Amino acid sequence: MNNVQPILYSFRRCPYAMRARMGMGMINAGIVYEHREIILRDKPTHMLKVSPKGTVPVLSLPNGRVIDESLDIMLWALEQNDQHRWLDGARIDMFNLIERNDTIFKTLLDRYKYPNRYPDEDCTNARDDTAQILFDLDQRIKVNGALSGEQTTIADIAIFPFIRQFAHVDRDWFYAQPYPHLHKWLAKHLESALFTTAMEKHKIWAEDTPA
Ligand SMILES: N[C@@H](CCC(=O)N[C@@H](CS)C(=O)NCC(=O)O)C(=O)O
Repeated sequence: MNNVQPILYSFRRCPYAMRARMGMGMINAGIVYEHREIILRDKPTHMLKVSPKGTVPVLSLPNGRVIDESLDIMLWALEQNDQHRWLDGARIDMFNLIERNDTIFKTLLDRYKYPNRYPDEDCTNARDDTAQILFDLDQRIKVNGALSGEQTTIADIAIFPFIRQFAHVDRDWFYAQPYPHLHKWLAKHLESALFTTAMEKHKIWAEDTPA
């Protein structure tokens, strides 16, 4: 039986889930959805049934559609309500930036943050190898105000949780780096109502929890 309202399976600290939750935060035009907080080592049966690949976020819609890629969840939410015009930008540039983040930057971030997970790799330079990307982001913000143009777009929201995670590995180091525009941009997004709402704590959802 299909659910009566959208269900979002999420994990609070996951940067992919954060971007999806911020996307869902844009839909305040009467669409109510149920947030189901999970723990990664004990995924709910229903979540795995609708999305066997077992990653969060997962959005299960009342019409039976399942969206289990964070960027697609953002796009779905913006189809419902793009009130801040996050898609009004140079599409190719926005999506290229996100792609670089989700591939090259994420690879370096994981090796910097969790070197023990990669015993066969030399992770020593992972942090420093992000310099080119961080410099590019800083310059983009310096010149235009946001990552892809003057206004916040889907690129800023999709990338911000990963820069946040990177910065928090060693804040003293990060804030000593010559990226003043990126530092300000990060602070602005960290303080935004959209992000603070998306980071509200939820109890772990149990299969027998009423909606
Ligand atoms: N490409 C996916 C990646 C999602 C992803 O990898 N999420 C991680 C948590 S941050 C996950 O669920 N990993 C599965 C696990 O650790 O069991 C997306 O954009 O939604």
